[in-house]
Amino acid sequence: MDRLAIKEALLQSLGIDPAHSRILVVGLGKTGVSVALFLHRLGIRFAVVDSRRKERTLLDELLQEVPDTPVFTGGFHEAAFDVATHLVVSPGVALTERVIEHARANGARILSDIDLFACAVDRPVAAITGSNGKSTVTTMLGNMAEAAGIETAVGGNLGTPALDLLESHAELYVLELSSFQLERTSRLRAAAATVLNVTADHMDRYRDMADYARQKQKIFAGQGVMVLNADDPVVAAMREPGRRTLTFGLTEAADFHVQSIDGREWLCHAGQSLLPVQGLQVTGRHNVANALAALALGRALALPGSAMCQALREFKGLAHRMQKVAEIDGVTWINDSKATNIGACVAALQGVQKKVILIAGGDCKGADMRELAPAVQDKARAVVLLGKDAPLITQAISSAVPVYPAEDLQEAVKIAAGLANPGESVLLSPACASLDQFKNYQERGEKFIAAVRSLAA
Ligand code: UMA
Ligand code: ADP
Repeated sequence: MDRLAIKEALLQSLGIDPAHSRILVVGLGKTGVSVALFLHRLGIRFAVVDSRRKERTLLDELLQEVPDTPVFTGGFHEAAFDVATHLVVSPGVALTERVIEHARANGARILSDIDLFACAVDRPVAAITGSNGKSTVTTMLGNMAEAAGIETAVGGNLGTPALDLLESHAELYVLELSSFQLERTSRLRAAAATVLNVTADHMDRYRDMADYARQKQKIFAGQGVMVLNADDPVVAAMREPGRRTLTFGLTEAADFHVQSIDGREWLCHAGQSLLPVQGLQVTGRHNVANALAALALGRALALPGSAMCQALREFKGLAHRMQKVAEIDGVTWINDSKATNIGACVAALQGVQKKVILIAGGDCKGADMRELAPAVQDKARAVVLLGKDAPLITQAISSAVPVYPAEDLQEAVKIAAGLANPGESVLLSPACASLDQFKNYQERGEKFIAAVRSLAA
């Protein structure tokens, strides 16, 4: 789309009028910078606010390109919010911030970077959300489209902000969207969209599960194809009469399903075999469900079956998700640092054959950790706990399994090494966010890998 057309769409859809609107970009992380540069390139003026003191890097990047940007950091300055007609709020900033609620009450429109993206994109968008599996399914679908020879841009919550993807002038956009992004988005009309599953996460940001699920459901705005998980009752209930829908699930009742044929399990569509489950390199039932979801999305986008299957066969899985790190003295070490909620940890435990030593803990984000107990009792021989909410988790699971406290990840690895017997596995699958002790889940995973490698040395 050319600049004039985008500006017209911003005016019509979001009421952004370059002459009169006062746009405040809230949060100066990856999203905030992408929004600021997008607006700048359209010649639309804006100010930026960040409640923290900013490290220089992102601010420098912005000021280099737009030296006269009004920037307010070290607090949410009320004056900046009072005059704003539009707030483009980064996903990490809660909409319950007093200044944001106040601005909204005074008539300011609350937008996301995804709203701006939706006004500027003129190619199909596939959108993926869910409590777990978003990054995996987003990557699988992106790979499928690439294998089909379609120029595809893949990003969103996965890492590259949606607006930055527009630079690639792709033929198809595949977006991973978080509930934080969706809750403040109203303009996206995806050609195909899915909610993979809904299990407790971010309970420190939502009133209850119904509120959290409602935010995720916003991904289905418009008339695109709905891809629904037949095995998840909350998702299955999102079906809308009269809407083209494809379902996926591990039972034969779904459009994309698993079926046993001559003693082998196959991924199937409407009874037609597509790919043997054994042909996938990723492991665990949750990844079979992820592959089925990607196939359903690909079908909704009319991708050829051969390219989809080829991409699935070649996909080795993403780092920090059930990633085998090493085998030392007969003990297998697995890094599942991306398991930042209970559902992901339960999926990891269900995916292992034999009992494991589990390393877990961190910031549980308000979840009820008692929900972890059945899977832990079933699949963990012992649990090593670290992080801020270790006491809460101990309370929730210590009657089911022996629990060992650790000061930090290095100590946790040492304790686990002492507990594990040859033939067993040690699984880092924290069921918690990492932010109390690490920069992010990647740093947690990398520190785990380093600690395991130092054992080997
Ligand atoms: N900030 C404030 N006040 C606050 C909170 C944050 O001023 O109360 C400022 C911070 O000082 C910082 C900026 O906001 O300067 C950070 O904004 P952000 O937290 O929205 O992060 P971004 O760098 O913009 O990255 C976001 C997503 N982060 C979050 O949702 C927390 C990234 O997802 C995403 O990749 C990126 O946009 C591009 O779309 C990360 C994530 O952790 C991976 N997502 C959560 C998850 O997957 O569970 C939802
Ligand atoms: P997300 O982007 O939603 O966080 P990822 O694909 O990055 O999802 O996986 C995050 C964690 O969830 C990993 O620990 C992974 O093993 C687990 N996981 C992946 N897919 C599923 C699923 N469908 N159900 C439950 N857990 C899953």
